[in-house]
This record gives sequence, structure tokens and C-alpha cells, in this order.
Amino acid sequence: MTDPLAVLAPLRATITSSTRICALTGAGISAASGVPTFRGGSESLWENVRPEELATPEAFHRDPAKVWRWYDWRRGMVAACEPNAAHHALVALEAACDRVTVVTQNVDGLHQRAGSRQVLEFHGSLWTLRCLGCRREVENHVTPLPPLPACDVCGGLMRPGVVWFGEAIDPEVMRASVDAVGDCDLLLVVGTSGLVYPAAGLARAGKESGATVLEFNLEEGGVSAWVDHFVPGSADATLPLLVPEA
Ligand code: BV8
Ligand code: ZN
Repeated sequence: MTDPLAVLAPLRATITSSTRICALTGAGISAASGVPTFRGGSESLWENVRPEELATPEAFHRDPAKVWRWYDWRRGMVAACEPNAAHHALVALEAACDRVTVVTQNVDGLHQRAGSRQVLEFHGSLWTLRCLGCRREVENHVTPLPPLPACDVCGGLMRPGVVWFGEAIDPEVMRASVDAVGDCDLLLVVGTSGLVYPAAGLARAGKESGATVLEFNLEEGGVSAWVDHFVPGSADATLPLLVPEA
């Protein structure tokens, strides 16, 4: 595997002169924290289930208790994890440039726990519940949850506050994310297979808006066509290489 430093050394001026950095992150950035990825490894989150089975509105309508068991298991598992050096590196970059915006496909909340101040949760959050009755959204970190969490205002059934397959991205989050990739001069694409749209389309949008695009991943994937430089390795080892010596 190429030495990540050999890729980054010639880019040092580009990186340090960047004033607006955007990081588009996927499950791979949380892998070192112990959060399984979706498509990969034996421990992947989808290993024993197909996404269509659980991460869709139809699945929830068909068997809400089953879908809640999976999300409650994930909430408990993520609650026991800590942000890793990759999450912390994005926080450290905030001191080195005007603005770092994180657009994450992850729903684990680890960027916020690491201290990132500008996080756009493109696919929502495990820690948000939304009422099907009155549409209220609440932040909730209780694990485990009751089997079918009910809204304490209208008694309606609550659902996980995530974006399922076939559901639209929140328009406000979409607009802010498109602005972030369109406005940045350095786009870091970290730990994503680039298979899920419209999230993966943000990498192309960043490239076409003139950003320098660096991909941090174990292997090249779905967005590599729009990447200027591929930095191989585990994000918790490679992303900290971007942070100027303290
Ligand atoms: C929509 C929240 C329309 C829930 C998630 C055919 C072609 C193209 C698109 C489609 C298609 N058929 C259907 C679609 C659309 C569909 C889609 O893209 N499907 C894909 C699978 C083909 N998209 C949608 O449905 C989206 N909505 O299109 O709506 C619409 C419009 C208007 C009105 C109504 C409807 C909504 C998609 C959102 C789905 N929700 N998550 C939950 O989490 O439970 S997606 C899920 O996958 C996660 O959010 C995850 O983040 C995301 C993407 O996966 P990755 O993050 O990339 O993770 P993955 O495991 O795949 O890869 C891990 C990567 O990390 C790998 O590259 C690996 O090498 C790397 N890695 C591993 N370890 C490390 C590492 N890298 C660095 N260091 C390490 N240590
Ligand atoms: Zn309600």
C-alpha cells in the first residue's frame, strides 16, 4: 500500500492554504471507534440483514418492533463507542483554517461528541426520534428504549430520526450540504463507499465547484472518479497527518 505521507507531502501548501474545508464522511470514519460499517468486513451492520429489510419506511410499517430492535441495538452499541483520532483530526483542523464543515452520512453522532462545531447529518441521527402522529422531533439518548417508543405529547408511535432508503434528504440539510461542498476549497472524502445517493453526488459537486478533493479510505470506491488524490490507510491513522504540528 502506498505511503500516505508520500501522497500528502507534495500537497502540504494546498492543504495549509485552504481556508474552507468540507469533510464528507461515511461509516469508515467510525470503524476505528468500533462502529461496524455497512458494506464490508464480517462485522458489517448489514451482514445478517438486507438494508431493504430494515432501513425503509415499508419495513417500519410492516414490523415497527423489529426495526426498533435493530436501531435500539445500534444505539446501545454506539453509546459504548468513543470518537477516534480521525474525528478529532477534523476538530483540530478547525483551529487551522477559517471553517471546517462536516457533512456526514453517519447517524452515530461521533463527530459532535468529538467537538466538531459544524456538522450536517445528511441521513439524520440515531439520537433523534420523530413522532408519526404529531411529527415532533426529540433528542433521546435512553438505551434501551421501550419496544415501541410513544410520543409523550400525543401518544403516537415514534420512529428513528434517520433517512431511510426511498426517503428524501431534509431540504434544509441538502441545501446547506450543497453549499458546503460548493464553497469549500478543500474537500475531504473520508470512509465512504460512495454507493449511496444523493450523498455520493456531493463529491462530484465539490470537484465540479473547483475544490481539491482528497479521499481517505482503505480502498478506492464509488467516488474515485472525482478524487484528485487518494490517501490510502485507516482514517484514524491518515487524517491526523493533515493537522499542522501543534
Ligand atoms: C432517495 C441512514 C429519493 C439509515 C442510510 C440505484 C442507483 C443509485 C441510487 C439508487 C438506486 N436505487 C435506489 C437508489 C437511491 C438510494 C441509493 O442510493 N441506494 C444505493 C444503495 C444504491 N438512495 C436513497 O434511497 C436515498 N433517498 O434517493 O430518495 C427521493 C427523492 C425525493 C422524494 C422522495 C424520495 C436515501 C439514502 C439514505 C439511506 N440511509 N443511512 C441508517 O443508518 O440506518 S444509508 C447508509 O449507507 C448509511 O447512512 C451509510 O453512511 C451509507 C453509505 O454507506 P457508507 O457510509 O459509504 O458506508 P459503507 O459501509 O458503504 O462503506 C464504508 C467505507 O469505509 C468503505 O469504502 C470502506 O472501504 C471504508 N472503510 C472501512 N474502514 C475504514 C474505511 N475507511 C477508512 N478507514 C477505515 N478504518
Ligand atoms: Zn406526537
